[in-house]
Amino acid sequence: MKKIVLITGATSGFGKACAEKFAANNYDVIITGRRKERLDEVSEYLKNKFNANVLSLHFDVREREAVFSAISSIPDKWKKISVLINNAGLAVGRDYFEEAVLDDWDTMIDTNVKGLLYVSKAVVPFMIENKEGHVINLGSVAAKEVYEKGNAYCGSKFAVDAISKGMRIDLLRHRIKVTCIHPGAAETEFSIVRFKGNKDLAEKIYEGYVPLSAEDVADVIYYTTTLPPHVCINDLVLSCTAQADAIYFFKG
Ligand code: NDP
Ligand code: 8X3
Repeated sequence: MKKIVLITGATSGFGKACAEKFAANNYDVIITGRRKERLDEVSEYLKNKFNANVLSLHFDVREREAVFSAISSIPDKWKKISVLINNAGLAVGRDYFEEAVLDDWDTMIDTNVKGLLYVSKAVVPFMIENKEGHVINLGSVAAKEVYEKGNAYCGSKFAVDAISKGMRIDLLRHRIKVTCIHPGAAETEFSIVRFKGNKDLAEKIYEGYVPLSAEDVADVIYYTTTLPPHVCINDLVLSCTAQADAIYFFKG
């Protein structure tokens, strides 16, 4: 029987690359996101290229009712979810603390922290029922170190790190694996979103070095799911070789 993966934020970046990687490896794939047309495109692509079974769920992870309603509507044959990838997330704005916009903070905390909690709370009961499961949360190097103008984004990712540790402890008795993946700079739509559509500012982030690609990150995420049942990667930090940590880069 094929395994099932549920990926939040599969319309772009890491989530979309994960959908392709898991579909290529014979998984049935549940993709989620807010942009319906993008979900439809990804779904068609996965079906055509990999002959994959795909279920699209269209919701905003910040909307508690929508999350629980969408996940409870999953048909029975899709409920045996083996892998949940809590990937939906974003940075909005990169400003000094006193200049930051309160709505940006709300968006990041509601999406990166509360959204991840809601989706996990809705999906984990299926894993408990199935007596197996692997939750993979997207942290960041920003979950390990705080950088200038990172304030609330770093805070939200430190929370993801702490929540991952808490989930790992509490879900131990259900034999559910919990992995937190912490990528460094990766060229996706992340910086375009962070700089509110300013593509020039976004491109500057990746100048002078080769950043991670979405596929690099998806490959590593997939790898964590290939280990034997008694082995779990709990915490994994990866970056391009030009990046030492959240702050130090070698550009040239
Ligand atoms: P992208 O912007 O390319 O993708 C983000 C995805 O999240 C999109 O599919 C988007 O879908 C989804 N998303 C955002 N907000 C919501 C929401 N409220 N409800 C549902 N889905 C949402 O960024 P990345 O792929 O780079 O980022 C993925 C994750 O990785 C994030 O958690 C990010 O913080 C983290 N990360 C990124 C790094 C990077 O350098 N790129 C490095 C380290 C971590 P839609 O808009 O359709 O809803
Ligand atoms: C995204 C990577 O370095 O912009 O989490 O925080 S960084």
